[in-house]
Amino acid sequence: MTYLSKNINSFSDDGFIDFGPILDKNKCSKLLEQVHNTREWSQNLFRSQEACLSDPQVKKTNPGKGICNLAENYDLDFIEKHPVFTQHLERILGSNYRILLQKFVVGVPNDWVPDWLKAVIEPQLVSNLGPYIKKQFRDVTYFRGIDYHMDLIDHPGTVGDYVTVYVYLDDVNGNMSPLHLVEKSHIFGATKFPHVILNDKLDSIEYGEDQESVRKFRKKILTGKCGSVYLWSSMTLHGTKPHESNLPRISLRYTIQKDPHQANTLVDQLIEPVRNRKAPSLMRDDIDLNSKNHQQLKFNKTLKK
Ligand SMILES: O=C(O)CCC(=O)C(=O)O
Ligand SMILES: [Fe+2]
Repeated sequence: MTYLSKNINSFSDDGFIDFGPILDKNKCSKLLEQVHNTREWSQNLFRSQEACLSDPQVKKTNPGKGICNLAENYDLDFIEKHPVFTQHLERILGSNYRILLQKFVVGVPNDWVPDWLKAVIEPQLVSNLGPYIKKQFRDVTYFRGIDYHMDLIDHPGTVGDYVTVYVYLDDVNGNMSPLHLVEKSHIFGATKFPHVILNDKLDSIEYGEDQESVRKFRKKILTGKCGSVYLWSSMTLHGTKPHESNLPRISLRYTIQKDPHQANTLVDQLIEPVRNRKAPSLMRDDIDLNSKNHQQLKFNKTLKK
């Protein structure tokens, strides 16, 4: 079997592809170094407790397309024009696929986080630190762990005919918040966050639409070298534990939509059995979206420290 057909089968069966370390390491390292040099990566990134309390900013604290987005400052052709990237995306999404967004995601070390904030984020299922970061540094997304979720959570009300591509710029070991990814977890279609998940083990997990439909799935922990590339469907469960290393993990993340003029692409086939189950307009049960500051509701984390 060729590399392409093996990967295509993997997408169609598992909703996931591990491409391996396919990118030019020197170019990845150079890009990473440039990103490292953009600021002092430390507690200095954070707003003060007083500022966060007096002016909580919970919306639009992440990079957008053309909006406060560091990734747009660099030539990323060595990734986006890499034949493995283009050939697979054309097969999966059709020839005129569209990059909706590319952004840097940073796994934040514990010692960058101010003490007062540690207690705030500890119980959260999604520790996206954007609201606590100074405005000028919100050109990347800062995470300290995010429980199992579907990336469809960011696009409620859509059918999910797009994929996420994730690029490691560091050598990512077990201490650097590697992604935990659940193969075949797209099969139930869109389900609500936090998901029904039991028995999270190193290589398996149990997941269902509800308690009755829970079954065992294979799980992969994506440790990988600089230049590694992964792709998953919008309905594939994945998450990270809080970062343990003192050094951050800086990765690139793409959201890529199918060609709207092409029918029956592989992503259409993948989601066909669950197409009638669009992402509920309210995909999250962990926050009270009616409260002004998006109050967090209590749920237990699956991905524990
Ligand atoms: O890098 C992380 O910690 C989480 C990444 C993730 O799930 C995402 O960007 O969708
Ligand atoms: Fe995600």
